[in-house]
Amino acid sequence: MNAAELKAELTKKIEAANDLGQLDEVRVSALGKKGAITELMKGLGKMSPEDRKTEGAALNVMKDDIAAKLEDRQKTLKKAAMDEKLKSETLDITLEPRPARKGTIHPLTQTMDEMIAIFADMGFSIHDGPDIEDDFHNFTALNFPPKHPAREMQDTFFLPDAEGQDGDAAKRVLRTHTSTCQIRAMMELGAPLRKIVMGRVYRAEAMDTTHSAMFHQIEGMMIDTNTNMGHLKGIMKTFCEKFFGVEDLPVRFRPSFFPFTEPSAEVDIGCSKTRDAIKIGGGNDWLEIGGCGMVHPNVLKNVGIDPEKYQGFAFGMGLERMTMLKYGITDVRSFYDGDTRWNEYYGHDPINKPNLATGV
Ligand code: FA5
Repeated sequence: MNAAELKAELTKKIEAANDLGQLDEVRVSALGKKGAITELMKGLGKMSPEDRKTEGAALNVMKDDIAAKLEDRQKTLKKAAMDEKLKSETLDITLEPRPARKGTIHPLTQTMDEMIAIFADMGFSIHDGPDIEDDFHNFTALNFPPKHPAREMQDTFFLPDAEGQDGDAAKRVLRTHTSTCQIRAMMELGAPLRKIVMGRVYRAEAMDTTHSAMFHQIEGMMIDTNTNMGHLKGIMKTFCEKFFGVEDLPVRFRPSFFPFTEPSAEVDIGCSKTRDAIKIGGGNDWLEIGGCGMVHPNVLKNVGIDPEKYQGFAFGMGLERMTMLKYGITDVRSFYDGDTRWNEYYGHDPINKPNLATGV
């Protein structure tokens, strides 16, 4: 085989080598100790000096050419091998580091946690009371006179009288508001006092998009030697601003009536209403969020606190209504449907507990 034929054959073999092993075999067969090119080089010694000169130069050119082709092919095969390796070792960094969250925090629980965070920051701690109350805590101690029409303000679910009890303590009701806990907290702890209470309340009312026969309220109260309406308004304004995340939120008090507060007020916040949205904050409309007032001196007397020495304020808000406003929920009944799709949509991340550092 002459040099030109050998070159053509080796070139073909180099191109046909599919991996580095095959390529090395070609290299050895061409340039190894007994390789075809090496053998041709050995034959130069037998040639005349003139032939050796021309043949030698041509052989060297061919040798360099084959060596360069081998190197090129080696680079190509190495790159292909690396690409293949990278493909099989791909790490998908878009995969979630944790399993997808299962379950969410119910919007009502979220609201309660948010309110706890806000009021705790203003020095309020939590108190509690039972859902089944007696007439004394639900009405009498709260200055609802016997047979007074004010008792009908909140349609009551009455329960059978408690056995072995007399008078107001025997008459049992499902509490109609969390104001019962004003009485419980003041009788248990006396004054001064700064408490919030959250829980279920019950009213014999027809259910519709904004009314439920069972719903939740928050009650707040502060009793001290110099508390006044100004403090109450400051607390309500600070609370609303933090809860709704709106700076300088307009808050107004509208005169109202509750037997257990004097003076009494409804709390409204500023908003703008359009046909299908309510925006909390600036605007010309007002939205009622709850009731409040200075604790009536008769109530303080009923729980053994001297009204000459102590005054206080109390406030109450509906938790469903506050949650609906904040998160754009349109039907109060959906809170209790137990529809997991609703919970998934309106629910909150269990990892992120509300806190004031990041805003509730
Ligand atoms: C009261 O229950 C008073 N105890 C509030 C209070 C506390 C006044 C302390 C003064 C001092 P009212 O009946 O307005 O007030 O209820 C308070 C809130 O409960 C309402 O503003 C509303 O948000 C919510 N609410 C009332 N009825 C329903 C209902 N049927 N379904 C859902 N939320 C309701």
